[in-house]
This record gives sequence, structure tokens and C-alpha cells, in this order.
Amino acid sequence: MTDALQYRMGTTITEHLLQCEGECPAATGQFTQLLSELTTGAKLISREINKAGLLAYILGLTGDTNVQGEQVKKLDDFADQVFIWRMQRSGLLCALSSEENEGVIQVPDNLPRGNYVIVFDPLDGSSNIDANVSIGTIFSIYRRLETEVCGTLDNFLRYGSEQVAAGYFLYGSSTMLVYTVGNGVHGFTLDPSVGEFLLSHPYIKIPERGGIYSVNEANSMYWDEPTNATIEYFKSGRTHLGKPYTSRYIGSMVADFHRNMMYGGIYMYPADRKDPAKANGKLRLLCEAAPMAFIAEQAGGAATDGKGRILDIKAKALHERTPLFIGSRKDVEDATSIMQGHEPE
Ligand code: P6P
Repeated sequence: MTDALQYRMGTTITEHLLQCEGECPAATGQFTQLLSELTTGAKLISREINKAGLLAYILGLTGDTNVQGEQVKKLDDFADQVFIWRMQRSGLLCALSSEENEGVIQVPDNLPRGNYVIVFDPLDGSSNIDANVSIGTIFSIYRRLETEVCGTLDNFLRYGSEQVAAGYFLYGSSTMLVYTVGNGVHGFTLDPSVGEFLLSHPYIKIPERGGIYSVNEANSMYWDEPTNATIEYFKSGRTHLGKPYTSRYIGSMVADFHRNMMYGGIYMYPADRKDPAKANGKLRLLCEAAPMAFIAEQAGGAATDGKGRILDIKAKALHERTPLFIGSRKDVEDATSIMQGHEPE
């Protein structure tokens, strides 16, 4: 088959997972079905986001506040309900956890259960919705603990290294899925004309070093000395470029992370003293940092909390937060060295 024909035919997610089945244990038929349900949810959300500007009812706030203390956007709530509905009916999960919901979400007794648990952030970066800025969905999948009955909290209090799959949907100029099942990172782009996600970025590799740093510098007066020294490093001539990195900060981690995956660079959300809730960082370990860390490492990058590897952290609570330094491996190593009081190598 010619490349042109191959391109026109496209490689679907199911086809890609079937190709992977021999290479990695997680790419079972069950997982293929689960990913298919996730992509259906993403298509529904993409449809709503792409016409949100035309349909005032889907923009704005619900008036509710979520477990994070954040104002809930109508699209947040819609995305949360879409994924809960689809995941509960996948027949493959024994419990769910959403960034928008305080406790473990059970699979109702009248629905079939399976051997996986999923953690997801239904719409990360949603404060940007009304400004038409790219936002995303993040998901993380574990095999359930055989020692646990379905739906217990302990199924979720896991090391990030126990994940069998992780991914994100990016609702941007195009809608993309980027995922890993432990054999590299692969990107698919939604072709709205056929309603299919088609392989567009096989085996994504994040450059070993970048030239972009992403951090909210308005928090600098609340950072400790090592954190300020780390950000100042990327703004100095001491970088490997011999000049400062470029600053890019979208305020939507999925979008900032994806850009750094493509071009190289580092995204940082350090702990800060501004808000007691952020004394250990703003980002959630289970539904943001751990899945993105799995993806980063599978793409040749790295992710730490400023001390150690994110994937070596065992969650102690569903909505536990962590500082996050993630992206190009050598950039993350430099940041972590400075955070620990050493000079980068
Ligand atoms: P700040 C979105 O709420 C999020 O979790 C990330 O997607 C984003 O990078 C960060 O918070 C933005 O937070 O404090 O800079 O507005």
C-alpha cells in the first residue's frame, strides 16, 4: 500500500491497539474497549466545546463549587457527567474517581463491572473555556487490587508506576488523543469528517532538552528560595542555550505539556505559600501529575516533585496535591538539582 493510500486509509485506535497487543500486557481487548468508550466521551465533549460560543447555555458557571474549592463551569459539569456515564457502562471498571467529585464513584449494581479503575480530570484548564483557549481531559488507569473488593479507596491509593495506561485529550485547533500503555506514546487526531481518531504522531519523543519554560511567575513572591533560584536559572544565560529560555504559559496544563512534548521544554507548578491548599502544589497527584508523568517518561522525558520521581509517590488521598516539574529530561534534571540546592550538571 502506498504511503499516500496508507495516509488516506488512516490507522484507528483499535487497529493500533491490536498491533500493540503482542507488545504490551495492558493492550488487551478489554482495554481497547475502555479506550473506545473514552474516545466516544471525548467526541461528545469536543462537539460541545466547538460550538460553545454559539450556545450560551453551555458557557458560564453552574453556581456550584467542587471538592477543589473551584467554581464549576457548565462544560466542566457536562464533561464530568459524560465520562461518568460512559465509564460506568463500559463494563470494564470496578470504580471511578473524578477531579470534580470528592469520593470514589461506584459502578451501580445493575451495571457490569470489570478489573480496572480509572482516575480522570474531565476538563483541565476549564477556567479558559470562555476565552476559547485549548483545554483537555486527563485519564489514568490501574488494574484493580485483587485483595480489595470493588470500589474501595485503596484501589486508588497507588504508586504512579502501577498505572497500566494514561492519556489526555486536547481540545485545541484540532482534537487529539495522546496515550501510552507502556510501549511508547502515540498521538491520534480526530478527523471530524469521519468521526474517527486517526494515528498522526506515532512514538512521540520529547526532546532531551528544550528552550521553553512554563510557570505562573505571578506566584514568585510566594515561592521559597530554591524555587526562585530554579526559575531564575531558566531565565539566565546559564542554560544549555547560553541564553534564557522562552517563557510560554497558557494556564491550561494539557496545552502547555503538549507543546513541550512537541518542541521540548519544562512545565513547573511548584509549591507556594500563597494558599494553604497549594502548600504542596496546586496540581493533583492522581488525576494530573501521575498520568502526565507516565506519558512524559514513556516519551523519554521526566517528572519530579522537585525532590524525587513522581511515579515513585504512593497516593495517600484521592485529591492529594504535589509540586510538579515535568518535560524534557535534562531540563527536569536541572530543575530538580537546583531545587535540591545543587548546581545543574
Ligand atoms: P494558575 C488548571 O486549573 C490547572 O490545574 C492547570 O491546567 C494549569 O496549568 C494551572 O491549573 C493554572 O493555575 O494558578 O496558574 O492559574
